[in-house]
Amino acid sequence: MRELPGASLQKACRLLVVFCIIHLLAVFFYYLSGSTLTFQWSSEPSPRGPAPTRREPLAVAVLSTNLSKPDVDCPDLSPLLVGPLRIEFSQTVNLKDVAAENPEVREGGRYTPKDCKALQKVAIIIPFRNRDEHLKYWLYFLHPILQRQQLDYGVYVINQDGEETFNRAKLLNVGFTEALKEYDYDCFVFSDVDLIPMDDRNTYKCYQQPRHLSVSMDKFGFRLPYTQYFGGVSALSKEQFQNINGFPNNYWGWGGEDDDIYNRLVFKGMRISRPDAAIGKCRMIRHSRDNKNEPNPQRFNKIAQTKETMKSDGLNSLTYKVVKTEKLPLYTKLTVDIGSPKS
Ligand SMILES: [Mn+2]
Repeated sequence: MRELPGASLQKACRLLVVFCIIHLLAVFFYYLSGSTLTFQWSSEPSPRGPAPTRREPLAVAVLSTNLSKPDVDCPDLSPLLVGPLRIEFSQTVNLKDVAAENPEVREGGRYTPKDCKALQKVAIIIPFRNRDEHLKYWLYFLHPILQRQQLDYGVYVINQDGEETFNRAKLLNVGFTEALKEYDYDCFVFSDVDLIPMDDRNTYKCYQQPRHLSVSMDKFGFRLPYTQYFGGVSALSKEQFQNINGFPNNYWGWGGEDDDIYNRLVFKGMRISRPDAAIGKCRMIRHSRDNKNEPNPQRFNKIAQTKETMKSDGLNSLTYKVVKTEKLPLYTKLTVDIGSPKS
């Protein structure tokens, strides 16, 4: 028996109505489930900062499900990472602009992710003297990277007061001690002011073993200069740092202190963990040797004695005086008197 023409039209209409009801119900339940659909026009400056190699459209309608859940742990690998970065030092950097481009960085250079609970609280310690130009680049490049890495972090620049010979490792000990007075940091990244990572997957955090982060520097042809090399940028947890009595206080001038630190770690049964060479690429801002940071002639002699000296030279023998504390928009600057080689 054939259907009447009117009946098949009626059937089609009924199907359409049922489909509409299902569609409405789906939208309604999605709405009730708490995910508000909002359209945000990204007109504000991109929080990603320095241009990664990938390009973003100028204005993108972002469908954001409102996930403000600071109780939820951030994932092991941040979804915000972009990979390889273009790092160049040709442009001039204005810190006012950098602060405006990083509105979520709080006074003193503090940042806490707001969408999830950071896995680590990281203090970044930079030994410093008369390198303001380098520091500008560091802040310009690193703040966007560290935010994408979803770290709860603070930036501490430890400025050696006076004209005495530079002492990198002692300044790092001071940074560790002072940062802990401010916040319950569990990880410490020690970075030279002139080193910029070329890939944001090189996360500035701590691992089961002490981490060496600057593993392929352009200065060394993107290779490790030697297997035991631990200079540049490194990360130690609070426990790892305390386990080796911190760093040596008596390496005045350039060189040796990083090898002493390496020895300390090995004598305490630890080994160095590293990212692979591609992810660990970084650039050093070219510069000539600083005044008052001549190569330390005693360094070879000292490295040979680490096993003995580490017991009495380190956190347990550290003395210094904070001369000035400045809470600046992008970092905390501590100017410290760390004495002289004789004292
Ligand atoms: Mn350098």
